Amino acid sequence: MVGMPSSASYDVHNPALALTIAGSEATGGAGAQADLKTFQELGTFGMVALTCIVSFDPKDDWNHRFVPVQPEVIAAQLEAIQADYAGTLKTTKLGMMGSPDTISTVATALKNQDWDHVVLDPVLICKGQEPGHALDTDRALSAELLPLATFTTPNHFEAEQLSGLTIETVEDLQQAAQRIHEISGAVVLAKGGMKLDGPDAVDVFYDGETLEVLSVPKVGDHGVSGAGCSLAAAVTAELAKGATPLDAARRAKDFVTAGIKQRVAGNTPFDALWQGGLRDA
Ligand code: PXL
Repeated sequence: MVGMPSSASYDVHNPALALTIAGSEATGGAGAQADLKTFQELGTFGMVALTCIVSFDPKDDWNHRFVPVQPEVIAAQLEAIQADYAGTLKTTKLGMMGSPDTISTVATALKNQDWDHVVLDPVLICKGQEPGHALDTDRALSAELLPLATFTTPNHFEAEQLSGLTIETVEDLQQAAQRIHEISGAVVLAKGGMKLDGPDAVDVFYDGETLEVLSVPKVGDHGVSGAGCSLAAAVTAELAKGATPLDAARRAKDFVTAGIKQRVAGNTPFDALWQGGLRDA
């Protein structure tokens, strides 16, 4: 508005707002890039506070090179975002954090305001991080961010870590979703993805009452980069627009399935999800 002539006529647009607090994955498959594209595709106004920068290494089997963003820079990004949209920003997604310091910084900023929805994608392991370091990160995530989450989207590995259960069947995944809900109070969408045997990609939704298995035929025979990030971002966008958690989960699954069917191939051993998959559906 600053600088606009007072006589100008223009429309003030009022889209639902969605913030992601996540890492950059430079090739555009995963991370903040996937989140922002998903937010835009689903008609929300997206914002990013960057936590870290991941660069795959083509000289080292595409392993992750990981650089954290300094805590004070993360805090500054969140200060800017929260001041700009004070009172209207009510929905956030948490993606890759990468270090206990980052987790503490993010937890502190989250507590500065009320949220309608905090969607935690509990990204636990990034290749290229020290295992000891990753363990600290896992503990900090469970202790500091899981209690703030209203909705969480663990994948197979993360669901095993958070629930303490071994997951081999859909029934195991259902139990894990229930356990994670008991621990956190959050709505849980536990992703079996390609990891469970059988012809279908199965996810389990549990909100304390409704236990629903979301199932679609598997597309291809290996995972696609950005599927997890895009699923959680789509849940976030739908919640921001006012969907119920169950509708948000169903629509997010449709969004990701369509995006996997139209995956983008590069030279990495995994393809990337196309966020425009539902455009012509
Ligand atoms: O898909 C998990 C993920 C999340 N965030 C970032 C990543 C990755 C995987 O590569 O790089 C930044």
